[in-house]
Amino acid sequence: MNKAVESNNLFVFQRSKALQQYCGDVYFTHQDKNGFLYVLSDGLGSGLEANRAAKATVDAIKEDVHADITDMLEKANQAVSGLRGAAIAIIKGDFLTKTLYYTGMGNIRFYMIGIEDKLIFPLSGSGFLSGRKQKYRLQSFKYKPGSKFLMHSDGLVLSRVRKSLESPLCVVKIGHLIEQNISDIPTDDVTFMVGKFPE
Ligand SMILES: [Mn+2]
Repeated sequence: MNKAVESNNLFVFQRSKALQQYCGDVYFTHQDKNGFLYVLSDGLGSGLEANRAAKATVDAIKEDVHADITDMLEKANQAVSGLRGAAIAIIKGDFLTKTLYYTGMGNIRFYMIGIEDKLIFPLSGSGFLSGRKQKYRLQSFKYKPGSKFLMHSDGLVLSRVRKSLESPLCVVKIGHLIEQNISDIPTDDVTFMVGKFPE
């Protein structure tokens, strides 16, 4: 699988390990006038079983896109019981208060530029969703209107993240530049999303 989704304020790219039919990374995007919800889930391993676990987390979250994001994380956790586990990150942007909410578990990376131009990269709890009850941490940050953010699975290895985020280029062009870091036939599922907060 290899695909890219583009809009004015979001670019999503995905390529599966060895170009397999099923990608073990599954993402979900939702936007309305008040904000956005973006989810990236990386099912353990690769192929169909990894896809099933990641898809189960996303399906659980889709049921109520306005729920509290730590409740979403627990629903996602319950959804993988009996399946492979998953690493996941959930971000929610609130346009009114210019706040970004972050929660997650395991190895999904998220970067944004905060007020005072600080590079912010919250870390999730280590481990992964497995169906067992865990404690989740909710973090929140004020974002700089018009600034960009990046979320990616561990299949992408990137240096100079700040340079990408501070680029004056649009998210689609930044996405195409980041894409050049990904091999034609990756050894892990790769997904990344570059977004722009509203001005
Ligand atoms: Mn992975």
